[in-house]
Amino acid sequence: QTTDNGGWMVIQRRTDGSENFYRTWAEYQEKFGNIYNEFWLGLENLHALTKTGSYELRIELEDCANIRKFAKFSSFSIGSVEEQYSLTVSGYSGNAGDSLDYHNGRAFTTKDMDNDSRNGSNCAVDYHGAWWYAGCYHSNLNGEYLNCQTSSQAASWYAFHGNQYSLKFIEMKFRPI
Ligand SMILES: [Ca+2]
Repeated sequence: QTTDNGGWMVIQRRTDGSENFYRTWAEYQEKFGNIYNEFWLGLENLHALTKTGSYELRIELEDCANIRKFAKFSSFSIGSVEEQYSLTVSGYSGNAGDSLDYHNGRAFTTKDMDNDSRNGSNCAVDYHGAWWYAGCYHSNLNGEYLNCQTSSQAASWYAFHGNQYSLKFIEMKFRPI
């Protein structure tokens, strides 16, 4: 939380695969995991905390060569349940590449709630995640934690190692501007 002058609130963190992230809509609406380790803040909290004011988003990513990169967005908010917790994000900077722009304006999808734009199947089921899928993804940070193995279900960021590389460390966080 002290990165980049601090003041960040953690949205999500993956560190060791100890937490199950292949969860239902109802589970993703709420907080799960442990704030000191693997964690999800919850879609209801995210909406409540970003519905008024201006926020920036920062995503930290690390691979198994201990190369750490980041993606920062100068505008970030999450819609209401009626909007399927849609993602609004823009203003990329950083060195990880922008693998979130593709998801801007998209609804959240879980294995039991298909809000994606892929006909005939659910991206969350196909790629074992829960995300603002379109048809399907450039990032899948709630995918399987496979500790740098390659898999179509990996927790991945396309612009950093492609969409099948399971990153060793992931952290999403936001703060008011
Ligand atoms: Ca679908």
